[in-house]
Amino acid sequence: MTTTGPAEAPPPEPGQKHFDATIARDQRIEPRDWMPDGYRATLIRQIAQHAHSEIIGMQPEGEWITRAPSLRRKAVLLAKVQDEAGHGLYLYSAAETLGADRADLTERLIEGRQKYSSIFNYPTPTFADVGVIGWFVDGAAICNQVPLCRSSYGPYARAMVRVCKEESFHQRQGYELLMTMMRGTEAQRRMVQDAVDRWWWPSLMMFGPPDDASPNSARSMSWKIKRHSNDELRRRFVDMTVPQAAALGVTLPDPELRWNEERGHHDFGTPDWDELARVIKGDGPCNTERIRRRRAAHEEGAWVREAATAHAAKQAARDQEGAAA
Ligand code: BYC
Repeated sequence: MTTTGPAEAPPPEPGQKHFDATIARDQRIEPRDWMPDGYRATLIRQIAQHAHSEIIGMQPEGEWITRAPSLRRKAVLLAKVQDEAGHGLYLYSAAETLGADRADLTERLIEGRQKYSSIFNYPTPTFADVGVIGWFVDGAAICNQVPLCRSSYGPYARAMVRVCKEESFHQRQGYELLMTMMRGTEAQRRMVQDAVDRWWWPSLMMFGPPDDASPNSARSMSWKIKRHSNDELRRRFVDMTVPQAAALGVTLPDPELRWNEERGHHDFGTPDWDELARVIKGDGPCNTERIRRRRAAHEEGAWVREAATAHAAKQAARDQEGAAA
């Protein structure tokens, strides 16, 4: 009788040793390096969602470009929204270094097969929303993305350096706008407080589900794609924002928010995780509108893509003729 022991483990991939050592030494994985399929897939998923968030994120504030209250505010807002388009482009390029196809990623977004940040599914009914997006949403983005500058994948980490510098400017413009409104009329102060009330909880949800309901965190952290857990970054954001709210003169809408001397951090209430799940699933206040507009922009831009492709083909043919002559 022959006994069959446990199946022999397959020999390790030749590149695995180099990959493991690079991660252990806190060095960067580059596009030419071997990487596990799961690492590549996780990066494409996160970078694509991040890129989509930047592009969809142009919409809520973009709605105010034609209605900004002064030329200065309009110029600042235009610059910010253009920066977001730039961030999307660096990120799509980073995804391409992993073998993803940009056209395919866009298709997945507009068909609802790939996610983008929940935060951009909320409406912007007043100009104070522009300020609060800069303060909260860009502030949350800074907390989340500064550690991503040390992410283990080189092209993603390097893209984050410039993105974070620009996010800092975005946050400052939002806070400065709100300070100006707070020095204005009673109606303007009420408008700021109302926007704070509406954006606070969705901003906390931006960091993702709580750690015990975050299926991707453990693996992403072991690969050093993510450097901190969702809850840890959420805590940092709260600690950073509370004194800023006091300086501005607004109240954060959480009765459980208080300083915990023992922990050296703030205690705070629990976001409505059912709401986050609904918004991620496509059932937020503005999901349909956001995707409809993104799809329309994509369709309206088809002639630009066709013209650019035809131009590139002509240029390549000319270069070839030149080389042959
Ligand atoms: N919204 O296991 P988890 C900006 C998904 S734009 C939607 O914790 P992970 C700006 C998650 O994808 C910056 N979906 O996942 C632009 C996963 O689904 P799949 C946006 C969310 O990846 C314009 C599932 O839930 N920032 O700054 O370990 C104007 C389970 O979650 C959300 C980034 O993209 C959410 N909030 O951690 C102003 C940062 N949360 O893929 C500003 C980069 C979770 O398994 N991304 N999900 O189907 C990350 O850091 C991480 O991907 C997350 C989630 C922390 C977001």
